[in-house]
Amino acid sequence: MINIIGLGYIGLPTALILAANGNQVVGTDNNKNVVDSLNHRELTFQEKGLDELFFCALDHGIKFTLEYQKADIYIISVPTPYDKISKKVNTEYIESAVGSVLEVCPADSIIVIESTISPGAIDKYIRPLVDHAAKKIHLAHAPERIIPGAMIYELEHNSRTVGTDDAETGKKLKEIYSSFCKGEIVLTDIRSAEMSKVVENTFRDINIAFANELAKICRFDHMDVYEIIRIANKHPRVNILSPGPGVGGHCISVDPWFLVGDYPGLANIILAARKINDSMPEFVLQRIREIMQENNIQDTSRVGLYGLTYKENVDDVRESPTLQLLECMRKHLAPPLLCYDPMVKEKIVERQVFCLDEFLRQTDFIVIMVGHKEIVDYFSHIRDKIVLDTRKCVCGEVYRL
Ligand code: SAJ
Repeated sequence: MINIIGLGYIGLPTALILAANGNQVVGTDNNKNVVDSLNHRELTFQEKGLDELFFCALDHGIKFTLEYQKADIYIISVPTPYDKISKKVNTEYIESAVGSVLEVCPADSIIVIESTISPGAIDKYIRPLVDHAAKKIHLAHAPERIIPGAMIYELEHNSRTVGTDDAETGKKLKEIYSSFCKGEIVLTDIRSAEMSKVVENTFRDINIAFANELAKICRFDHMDVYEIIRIANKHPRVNILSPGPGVGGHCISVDPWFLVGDYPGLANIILAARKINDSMPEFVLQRIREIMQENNIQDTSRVGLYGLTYKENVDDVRESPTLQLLECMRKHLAPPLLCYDPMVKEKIVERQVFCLDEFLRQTDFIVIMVGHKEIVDYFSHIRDKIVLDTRKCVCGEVYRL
């Protein structure tokens, strides 16, 4: 039996896909609302294909509970925030989950950490707990790799890394993950698994930072950054990502800090990339100001931000560039801008509307912060508006970064 601990963005799809593929699964979460809602056959977030998978897993007998179970394998997918000041990973949720697992788990069970952690964190924070419990337990790290927006597809098709202390545990886990994963399952040691995960996200952060820096250089010297990236990417060994209003989400904007926190003085390019990406919301504000001046707009009351999520077609707002931008305005005592996002149904910012028509009625100048399908499809109907498209997601007479 597999007990999944933490039924959030990663734990829930993982639990569902394991159950749907014939494994006996119980999902445990300490949030009663999450457990109640899943037991009432209601999903707690939206994701392409998650509905079908949910009902398939229910048919296969998946259970959701607040209790930790007696199981052969525990998969821990709880958040790993970072300390905003020291930039070090905070493993308190993992430690607490492992502590609870250790109270109930039988000898010889396997505890797999899927949450992203900094290299060495398992040895430093988790292994001592296991040693202290004096039970024969096998530790493993199998970092998740799935991208919000295509999670189910990627769960099934991406290659996976499984880090263990011994080959036997690796073999057992490979069997479990192969029950749903068609990608290659690479077996390695725990530390390499930890490091490779953080490195993957850091690579992407640095590439995006490069694109964002190019956007700034091109804006300064009147060049079209998109044209330049398009041409450069024709080179067989060049693949520059897209500039944007900043980097959000709980992965790419967080994981590189683990390396900066652990290796200050060594992680130089990584730190520079983080700073560039974090500076983008401020850069967008600067663009808004320039465009207002150019169009003789005096006050910001009819300027609106389209999109609150951290990227297109997901409902996740964690570390989103729009929230970063609003925070930046708040620090400068500027009145907040009007916001709208079709994926966000609850009020999360001061001036927020919940319908596109109303948003359009109340704005003369729209800043597209997120390229949701809605705006891409509807854009040709929008007339007489000034538009700053920070994502290059629509065509026509618009301003860009
Ligand atoms: N972004 C850009 N320009 C781009 C691509 C992305 O500005 O060209 C922005 C996005 O808008 C967003 C942020 O970067 O704000 C991150 O989005 P993303 O789509 O690049 O990645 P995530 O955070 O949704 O998921 C990443 C993935 N990691 C990699 O691609 C290396 C995913 O595979 C991981 O599973 C996930 O992090 C994670 O959980 O670690």
